Amino acid sequence: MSTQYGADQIQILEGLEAVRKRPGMYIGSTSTRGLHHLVYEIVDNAVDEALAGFCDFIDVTIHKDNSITVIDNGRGIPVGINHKAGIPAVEVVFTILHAGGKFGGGGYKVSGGLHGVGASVVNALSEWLEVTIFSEGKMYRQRYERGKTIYKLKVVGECESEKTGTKVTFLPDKEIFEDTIFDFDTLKQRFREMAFLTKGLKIRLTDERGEKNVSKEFHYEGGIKEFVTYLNRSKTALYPEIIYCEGEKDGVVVEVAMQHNDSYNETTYGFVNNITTPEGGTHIVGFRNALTKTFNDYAKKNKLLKDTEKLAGEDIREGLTAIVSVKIEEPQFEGQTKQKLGNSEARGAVDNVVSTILEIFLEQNPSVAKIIVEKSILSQRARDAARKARDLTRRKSALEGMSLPGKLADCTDKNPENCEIYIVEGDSAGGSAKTARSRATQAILPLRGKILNVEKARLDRIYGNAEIKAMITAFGTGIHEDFDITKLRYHKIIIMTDADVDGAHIATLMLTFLYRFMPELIKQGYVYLAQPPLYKIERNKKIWYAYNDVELNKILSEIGRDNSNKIQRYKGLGEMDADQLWETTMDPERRVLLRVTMDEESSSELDLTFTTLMGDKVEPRREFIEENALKVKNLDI
Ligand code: 28F
Repeated sequence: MSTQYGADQIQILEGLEAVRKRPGMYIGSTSTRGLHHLVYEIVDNAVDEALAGFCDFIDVTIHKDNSITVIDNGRGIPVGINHKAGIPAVEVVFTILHAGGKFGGGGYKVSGGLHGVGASVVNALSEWLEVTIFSEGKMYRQRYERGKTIYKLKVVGECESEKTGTKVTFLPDKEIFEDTIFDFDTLKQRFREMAFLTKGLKIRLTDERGEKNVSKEFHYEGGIKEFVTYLNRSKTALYPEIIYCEGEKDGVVVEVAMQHNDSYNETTYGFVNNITTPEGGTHIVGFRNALTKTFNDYAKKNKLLKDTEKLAGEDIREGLTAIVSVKIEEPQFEGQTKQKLGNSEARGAVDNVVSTILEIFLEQNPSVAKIIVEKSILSQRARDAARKARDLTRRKSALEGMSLPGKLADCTDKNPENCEIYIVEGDSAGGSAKTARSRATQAILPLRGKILNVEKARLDRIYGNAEIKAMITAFGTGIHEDFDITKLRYHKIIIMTDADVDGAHIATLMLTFLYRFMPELIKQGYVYLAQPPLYKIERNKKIWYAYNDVELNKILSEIGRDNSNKIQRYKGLGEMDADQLWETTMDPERRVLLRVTMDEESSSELDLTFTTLMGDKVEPRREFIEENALKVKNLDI
């Protein structure tokens, strides 16, 4: 049973021991993010087999004990002896640490290139791992524990002669990971993205942990074209076509899909070898260059613009949803978090492919071209007006000094770390909050009614809006190119709205504004939602508050359900007096706050969190609210 240990094997063990000693170097971290990376590493290998053209189905299962099985119908990892290592190729894949890797710098795997990189890292960080290969009518199996081979590769049975593929089951090591519970939604999101990025590939995810198995399947014959349709699903497209460009230049494979919607924001997601690049890079620069140049050339040639006029890139990109996906042999990542593509050949390749194909598309679809050019011209006018308005306020504030909004009841403490600002819906609730607050550290800014939906307004209107101006001046940070987080006047920005549907809508409008105009505030964790109670329960002069129905029932069953209970359902903040508001929602010792967070890796879904709730199509909004409630994480209780 036991393997003979030669010099090579000792080296192998040292390699995997290094992974166990410093797991962060190989999978980024040992938090849940790192845990999920294990699954992505294994699935990536199966996707590589799909990209090579040999696999079209990947089946992933989360078992009751949080072990994971991944199966593909590819060729199966080779079982023959690798002559250099003297062991089967599959054993090489799982026990020899391959050079480079995502977080160590250096080499990188690409479809058809460094097949199987990462499997040994998963193996090293698993309590146990079993691989089964289906090939030539036989089933081969090998088992490892914490990276150590338990038995040599052996035949464990037979299978139909046509059946081929690889099956891997592993249990993440509790000695390594802080938490070994997989999150279905996190995996689901990533697999949806992978399926969009690999057209024709079917990925199924099954969760066996509940009473009933839950399963999701992703399969898009249209690939990134369907990705764009998906991202625009709760918006109104300006034209039915998805503009699609595909090509290869200098060894860079380029695929781009795009479509404009009636919003004013650009949503462009870049991918390099199926990995998101939240910080952009050369591929995105190339894409933008091509768009600006091609649209300007077209507009001039067709007399939609005067010879002296020029459309700015940002005007062409207003309301654009785009996916830019490149595949490249040796990607170089730059920037603070190494999420920005640096290869210069990617810029030229994307520019070239997009320019060539887009030019033809515009010639063949003059009505679509006209819609986009006209929208760009409108955007340009609005931007000019907004700039003038901003210049004016800048000059004004330079002359008069920054004056705080009149409605703001500021706090007396001037150290931002101690200070919080409550943004309160409605003047009457604002009044109670002013009475209730702790003056030293709590500022109150009441806002009137619904605030402007920034998803549906151009910049000139946004800067003209009184409520938005009040928030900007109160925060002190400025906006856009003037934004400076060190000038933030409060380290907690707390949105306080009624605990009903309207209140949730207003909170979402405010979050949308913050997300679009001051995303750093959310990224750095300064934004919170207050949680006013839904019920007050009174019995024998004693009072309890419940924040939802589950809590109400819990309290009632503790104190007994009888007629001496008085239950009041709060319809709004206005129904509470100042003391109650303080006790339940504002007292730092007793309140519940939710911190708003965003996950950079799943930015395409976060964007949805806001846009779906904002869109004017009612159905997707309702579905979304039912599925997700609010994606915020619990904070101090
Ligand atoms: C469940 C996870 O890992 N699938 C894989 C293959 C197929 C080949 C391969 C993988 C060859 C020599 C390294 C087969 N036939 N699923 C997977 N499917 N790796 S990983 O090759 C690995 C290299 O050592 C494969 C011909 N060529 C490649």
